[in-house]
Amino acid sequence: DPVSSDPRQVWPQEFAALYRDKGYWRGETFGEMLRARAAEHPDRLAVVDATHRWSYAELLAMAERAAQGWMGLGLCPGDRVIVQIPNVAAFFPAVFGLFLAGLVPVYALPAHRQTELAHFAARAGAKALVIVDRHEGFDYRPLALEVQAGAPGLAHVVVIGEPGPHLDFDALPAAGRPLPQVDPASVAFLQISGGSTGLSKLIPRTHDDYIYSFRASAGICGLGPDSIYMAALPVAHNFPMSSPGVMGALYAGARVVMCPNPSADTAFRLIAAERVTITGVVPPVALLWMQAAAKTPHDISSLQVLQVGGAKFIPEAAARVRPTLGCTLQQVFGMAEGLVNYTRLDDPEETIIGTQGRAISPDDEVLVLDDDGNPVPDGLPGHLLTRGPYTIRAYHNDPAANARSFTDDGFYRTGDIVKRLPGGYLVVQGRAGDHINRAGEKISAEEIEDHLLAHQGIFDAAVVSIPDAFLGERSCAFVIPAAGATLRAPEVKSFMRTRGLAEFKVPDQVVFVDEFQTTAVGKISRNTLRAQLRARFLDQGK
Ligand code: J2J
Repeated sequence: DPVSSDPRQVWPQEFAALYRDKGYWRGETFGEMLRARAAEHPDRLAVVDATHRWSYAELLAMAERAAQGWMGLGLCPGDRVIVQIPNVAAFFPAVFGLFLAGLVPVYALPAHRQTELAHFAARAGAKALVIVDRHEGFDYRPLALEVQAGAPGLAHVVVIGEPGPHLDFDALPAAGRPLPQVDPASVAFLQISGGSTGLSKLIPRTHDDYIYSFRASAGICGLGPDSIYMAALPVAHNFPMSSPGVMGALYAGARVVMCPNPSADTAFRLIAAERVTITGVVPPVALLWMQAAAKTPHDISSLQVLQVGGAKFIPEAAARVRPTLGCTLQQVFGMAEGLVNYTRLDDPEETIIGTQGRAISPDDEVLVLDDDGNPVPDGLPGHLLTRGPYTIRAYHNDPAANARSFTDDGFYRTGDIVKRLPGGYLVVQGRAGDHINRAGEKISAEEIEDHLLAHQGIFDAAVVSIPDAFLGERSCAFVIPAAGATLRAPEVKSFMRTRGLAEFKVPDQVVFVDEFQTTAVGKISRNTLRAQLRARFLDQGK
């Protein structure tokens, strides 16, 4: 089955022609990009982690061998492979091997567990899963066995490191066939959406559109051959992947440093040792780094740019970045579906501190609309919709989500409420949809509610976001116990930990209530209910 079965998934002919004419889409593939860099500067260092230092030529050779291994498993161009690899150098040979073989990575996060991985496997029709043996104290091999038990199509599990009961990445027999031609207009990989309703959606990104987004981002962020980009957030996430991220860095012929976790201790040590020039973090991590830098001196003098994005960075915190860390702040407001906004490095300080930047492309179409779909004047809040040369037109294999999330003329409804300022700068005001943005991790209220309802002692549940000084937002579950049930918060949390979900989805707080308010006419919408519960909670100053 093809990756793009929904005709809306591709850009209409006239848009594709425009994006090619303007030079955004250059007909380049991931595989060709790596080949070109390895030919231009074979000996330059491409990727570094705690145990590896690989040049561009070495990386290409490993990726070519991996491509042969992937094909040797019997996988065919277009087949999907779930990639759950943390911030280690081996991410690159594995993923570029997939690209060279015409295979389609599905990027899972290291935090994802059985339930989420099984959903990706089913939705993507994935045939294989690639993991590392262990990372940061967690063994991924038993998890992969569980996933495989529930996903009949998942024929192969490949392990980087000690394979255990699975296949050894370094010992896959080569297919011995030439690598396939890869169409630059085809889907290169599936990214995971943070999504507000139900389960995560899969985001199809093509070679053409994605390479444009990180090539242009590398320019905006000033990346060149002397830049050293550190991936501090999980590399599978769209921000460290492409804004400009590891891919933008490789495009620019720069060096990528893989940071295993974003703690100040680990990150500052690596910044000092590797002379890192640019990295990106979510607001809570930026807060921790500023605290750590104020307490003990570290040599982070090589750092020129700290990017902050994924959730709102309040101006008071933004103003402290230069004084405490000694580098330029760049705010990044992006989404895996496409549109990415940056403050520019030479913007006036008030723009850098007070806005979330402006779009990458002159052909990013940005609409700010009221509830009835009419444009609002600059400076007033409205719904952000967008369309452009690197914003998807549809999710993978999800007609219901597509009907909700895209207009008939192909605009993506971001769910964000923004103000547009003169010059196209955006200020994020909030969100229309119901997800919790917990330190940049997006949690769907509906997904968590469905899991809570599976508990016998729970009659009803509503999950809402509560403002949190450190996380930005935390999750709070309002629970009505079933008749006769006695339930306590720790029990609810332990139950959620048995559901095979990423730990960040366990509610931070559980509040028991006797009933949910309903209007005189009867049932109210979940959105209204959540809004009421949030308001009541905040009123009571809990
Ligand atoms: C407020 N909200 C923000 C910001 C994202 C670069 C940077 C981030 C992402 C990302 C990304 C925000 N202020 N600075 O993919 O390439 C919220 C919005 C948005 C949603 C997208 C990138 N930056 N957000 O966070 O797909 O609500 O991408 O719609 O995970 O995060 O989430 P995600």
